[in-house]
Amino acid sequence: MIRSVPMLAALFLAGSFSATAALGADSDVAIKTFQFKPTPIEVKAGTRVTWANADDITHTVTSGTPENRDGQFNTPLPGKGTTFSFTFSRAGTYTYFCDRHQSMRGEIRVK
Ligand SMILES: [Cu+2]
Repeated sequence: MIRSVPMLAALFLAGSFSATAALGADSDVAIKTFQFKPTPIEVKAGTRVTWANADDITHTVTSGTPENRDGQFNTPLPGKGTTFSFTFSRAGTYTYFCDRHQSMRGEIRVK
């Protein structure tokens, strides 16, 4: 009886871990006070990342760097509550920035 308790706990942990992994295909980045938060983030291939603007002004989510745009996405978020989502299907390191405030930079590391 006593020995079964840790076993049940282990089964429970294993079960909740797989449930989390199955739901793990989304990740969020906030855009707040001229910053992408959090950054960098690490996600699994296939993760859909959603940026949500929490500022009252327009920011953009633009792939690459101002010096080297890669053309994957370039989306304006015109004010508070606007969002943009992009699914990263391949492993790699992806940089992005705001085209209106080019010191705003972020990075997604896809494993
Ligand atoms: Cu901006």
